[in-house]
Amino acid sequence: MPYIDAKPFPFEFGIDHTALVCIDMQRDFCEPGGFADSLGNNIENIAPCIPVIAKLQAAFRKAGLPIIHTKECHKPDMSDVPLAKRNRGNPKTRIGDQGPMGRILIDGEPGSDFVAENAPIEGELVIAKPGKDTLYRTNFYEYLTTRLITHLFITGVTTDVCVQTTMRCANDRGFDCVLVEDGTESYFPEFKEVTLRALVAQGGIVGWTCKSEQVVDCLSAL
Ligand code: TIU
Repeated sequence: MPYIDAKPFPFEFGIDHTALVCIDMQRDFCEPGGFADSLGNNIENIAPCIPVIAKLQAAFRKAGLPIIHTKECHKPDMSDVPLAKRNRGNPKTRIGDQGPMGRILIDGEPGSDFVAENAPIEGELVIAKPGKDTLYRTNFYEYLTTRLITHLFITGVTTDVCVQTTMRCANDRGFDCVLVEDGTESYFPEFKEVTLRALVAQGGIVGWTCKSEQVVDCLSAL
């Protein structure tokens, strides 16, 4: 069985039971004028993971393994936006307001679309999710269980928000998750660092971490 020499111990995975998950590689989180920018974040901190995720996507496609893309966004009528989420903080613009890339965090608007480098190709599952957890009010769990997918390589933004929420919730439902260290970024480098450490602490209480090079090498040797 293939394995990655991950932290805190080797991550073994069956190739028929494994997928790459790319979390929220959207313009709203990576480009000026989007949701993250409106919250006051330094979006430049996100950029390094974009080419890394592109390489991982190419490796998974070449190996014939599934890729699942998520996007955090809401229905145009905003019926799925909790008031608490819309009202939180003091942003320049709120969810649903008009921004330079269309309405902030609304499905179908240019800002909610994927950055070109990490966009899905035909046949890959795209999950629109209203929350931070990819399993909340989506068909993610059904997709994984009907295809007998049990092992997830996780990438995307941001490490300390949607990425770790998804990894923790998937872990609770019995999935083995490995977070690719250089395939994820945070607006706060210190939060990324601490999140990576917290996930693998206590004997991998939430899962594993590894580097993209290890994944690409392992898949190219299959
Ligand atoms: N603000 C922040 O760090 N993240 C989010 O709001 N969503 C995701 O992490 N995708």
